[in-house]
Amino acid sequence: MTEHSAPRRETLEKLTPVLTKRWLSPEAWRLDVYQQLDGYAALRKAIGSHPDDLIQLIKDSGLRGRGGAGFPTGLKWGFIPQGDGKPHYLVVNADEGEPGTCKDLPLMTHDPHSLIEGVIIASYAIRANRAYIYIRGEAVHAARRLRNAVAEAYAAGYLGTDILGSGFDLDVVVHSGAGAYICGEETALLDSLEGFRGQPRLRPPFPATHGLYACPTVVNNVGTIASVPYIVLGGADWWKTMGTEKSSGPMIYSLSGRIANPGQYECSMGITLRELIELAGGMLPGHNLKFWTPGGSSTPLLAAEHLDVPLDFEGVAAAGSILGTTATQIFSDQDCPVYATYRWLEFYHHESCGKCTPCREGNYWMVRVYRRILSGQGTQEDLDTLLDTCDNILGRSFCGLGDGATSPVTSSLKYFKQDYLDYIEGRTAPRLSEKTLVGA
Ligand code: L3W
Ligand code: SF4
Repeated sequence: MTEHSAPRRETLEKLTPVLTKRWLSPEAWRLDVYQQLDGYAALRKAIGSHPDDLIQLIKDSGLRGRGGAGFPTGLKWGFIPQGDGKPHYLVVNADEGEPGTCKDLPLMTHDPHSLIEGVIIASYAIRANRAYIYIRGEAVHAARRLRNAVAEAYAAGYLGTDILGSGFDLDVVVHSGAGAYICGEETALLDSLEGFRGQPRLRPPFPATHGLYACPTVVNNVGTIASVPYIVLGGADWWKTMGTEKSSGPMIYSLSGRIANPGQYECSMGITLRELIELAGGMLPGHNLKFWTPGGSSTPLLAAEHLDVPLDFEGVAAAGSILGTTATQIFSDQDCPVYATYRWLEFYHHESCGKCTPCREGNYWMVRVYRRILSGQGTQEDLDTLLDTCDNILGRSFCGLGDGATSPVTSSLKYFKQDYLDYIEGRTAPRLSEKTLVGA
């Protein structure tokens, strides 16, 4: 695919601004502006309903988790035991750190009250009186906006005791992490929140029964929780008018790389990359699509032949990848898949928490192999070593970080083996100096 002109009308109609609809309204982060734009209307409606009816509504909507795994949200809420006498918690995973992913931070920056409103409704549904928003440490500006919005919500009676006269109490704490990617894994996040070093816990038991302080806990992504007020106001059937049968609703796709207008595009699930690129004004002049990630670097790369794959959970899986966080990073024929994979592996190597051997050692070894190949010292055997190492990481790691690290390696070798051979056989000039091998 090469550059082209303005999007066609039928492609423009695929834009479905729901969660992003207030992003262009001036100062929509302020409570008074948010309220003028329908803000907190969903809470008023929800607080008069029975919590079980809200869980059923979310089940009926088909909403699936927006953090990468696509787990059915209503089902997760329904796992919270009732009448158990224990405190329940809602934890929002706002530790957005997957390379290429940029949908939750803009949402919290431009429209923080929509997340807070979703937090209140979700907490009411699962009978939680305390909720935490765990935000990425580097996201200082978004955290400040969120904290200001929480203070405004307390002052207006949307948080605290006897919310809107309903008898329901809720406290919300915004907690900033310390910049570790692993704390986006839900159980490492819980450990970090409890004050421990953030490392994943064994699952099962899942957080739904044994989460924060060993109590029933729902952990949901920002986009998941921010979807809730819209479903409450619009209804499950309206939500399902967008997306596909098994992947309902709109999704915020973050587009980056060799395109004219990178950014966030909220569209019905099932849109294709061809259409997204059209919405983004086409490829940059002189660039042709070569490879791309459908959902961040932890999802297997796809190639130009996958331009018409529907970007929903099932469509991407059928193409051999994962929808993940819908972070579509777009690379052209002027980019090198070997070098890109090396850079991602350096990230995984750096962020590996070190708890399990396959990920801790495997990523270390693979970085060394990539340095060899990219400095012109690689051999054909190195390619087998890479695949063998991936085989010993995938499915043998303690958490998804290890599995995810193998995705760019195996997929780039599947589609772009020739690019590796070009380094090994001297047709491509070395990209790294031999000095990178010293002490590696
Ligand atoms: C109760 C059961 N709960 C599953 C819950 C579980 C979790 C959710 C999904 O990883 C992936 C990862 C990243 N009883 C349950 C149950 N649950 N069975 O359902 O669980 P799971 O294991 O399918 O996925 P996960 O652990 O949530 C998420 C990938 O997404 N990813 C994301 C990367 C980074 C970000 C970010 O920066 N924000 O999301 C991208 O692909 O690699 O594989 O809540 O408790 N029987
Ligand atoms: Fe830690 Fe990696 Fe093992 Fe996950 S897979 S527990 S990040 S070492």
